[in-house]
Amino acid sequence: ADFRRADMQLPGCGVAARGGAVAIMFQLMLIITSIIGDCVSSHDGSAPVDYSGWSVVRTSIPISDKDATNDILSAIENNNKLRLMHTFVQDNALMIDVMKNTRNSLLDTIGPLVGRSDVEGVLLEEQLIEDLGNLTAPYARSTEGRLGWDKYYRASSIQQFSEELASNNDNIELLRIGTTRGGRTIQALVIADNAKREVNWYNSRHRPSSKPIIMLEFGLHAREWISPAVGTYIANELSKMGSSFLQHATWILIPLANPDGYEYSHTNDRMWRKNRRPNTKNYKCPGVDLNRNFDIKWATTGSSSNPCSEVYHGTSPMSEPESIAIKKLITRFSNIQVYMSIHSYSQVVLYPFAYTEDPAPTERELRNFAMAFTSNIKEKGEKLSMVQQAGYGYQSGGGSDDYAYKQGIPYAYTLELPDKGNYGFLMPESEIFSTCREIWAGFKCQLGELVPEAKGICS
Ligand code: 0X9
Ligand code: ZN
Repeated sequence: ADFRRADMQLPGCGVAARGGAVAIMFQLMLIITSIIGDCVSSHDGSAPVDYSGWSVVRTSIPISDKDATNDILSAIENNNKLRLMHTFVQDNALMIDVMKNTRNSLLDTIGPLVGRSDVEGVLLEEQLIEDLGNLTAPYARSTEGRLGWDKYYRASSIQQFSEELASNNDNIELLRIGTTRGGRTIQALVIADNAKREVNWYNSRHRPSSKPIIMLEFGLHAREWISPAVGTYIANELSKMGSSFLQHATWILIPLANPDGYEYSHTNDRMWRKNRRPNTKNYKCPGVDLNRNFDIKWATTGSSSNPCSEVYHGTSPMSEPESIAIKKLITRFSNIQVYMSIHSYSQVVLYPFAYTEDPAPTERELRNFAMAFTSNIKEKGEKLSMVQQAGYGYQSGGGSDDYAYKQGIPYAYTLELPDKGNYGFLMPESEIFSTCREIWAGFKCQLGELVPEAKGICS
């Protein structure tokens, strides 16, 4: 389905007045630019989006009722008092989490648009987050400096961390796999007992690698801050493991796949999802959803051709520097056994296909490996529990998971990290550490599923 919206009106962007002639001039310029350019989508110098007066509610539809699902999703997309935040399937129902102005009820707003009495009858709304304003207060939550896993860090701190990790460890090499539209480097960390040789293979293209490779991609969606936090944590743990551990497999991590979008979610709009590419089709609405931009059933389902949509797929497959960079990694290394695209939220492991409800040819293997992964995590906690086909109940093309699978990587997945919606993308900093620790424990154990000699590591 192509969920278009004419224009996207978002929560207000206030410009606080301050004293001083220069400051007043500056404020005036800001006001003018925001009137001309629509403050939501203007450049990084604009006022942050203010979510006060906004909340998050959930409604759910049985997945069998495809018409109702489509009606409701397009009613949300076309209504500028609402903003679709997240969908996922649980117990045969599609959960639809929506941001809305607290003054309106979801039912009053979209009920009449859906126009089916039976749908209106089942359209219940459950409040997930009462006050988005508090939780997204600008700058209240971003830290610069040396990484710990008790806070969320700015893009530059994460990138600095990767630089330092590589220069301080013989087993780690930093690959610069691309440059974003905002001029940021897209980094990958190669962690191996002979990292230099692996990197030479990458640079000379398509050379075989003897060891299985585990490739992990974090932060493709800007606002899912827990993902790069887990990515940097795993990189840090791997840096301490030594050759006896790294002899089993090579690890390649993309700790922050969408640095422009991520930084923007710190400075301007906490709920930003896409990258920040200026869209010539509509300059008011920048950004492409990178997980709809890959060259696999691109623009066929679950994405939009409208630049203002959260799931805008871009002008062509692989039109974005971020997707090209990932494609290069996937295609230049051989013997990649595992590819995981790490997102949030809903605590589930998703396996291909995402673009169709049809089963993948190796569904049984995909499921078994994923089930082992969830139980390896459960050993330590409860952070991921369900295993599902990504296309079950709702399909979307152009994802990195399906792309990796179609390139021949046998175990390709999307992980949706905690929570289940009580905080959603706004997971408190106090939860970061325990999430990182448990997901890493799961990965460490999972190695034994891939390499029998590594079985002992777990116990
Ligand atoms: O919609 C997505 O891209 C992912 N969910 S999220 O809320 N993190 O945005 C799910 C990805 C599943 N796989 C594909 N759609 N290919
Ligand atoms: Zn995501």
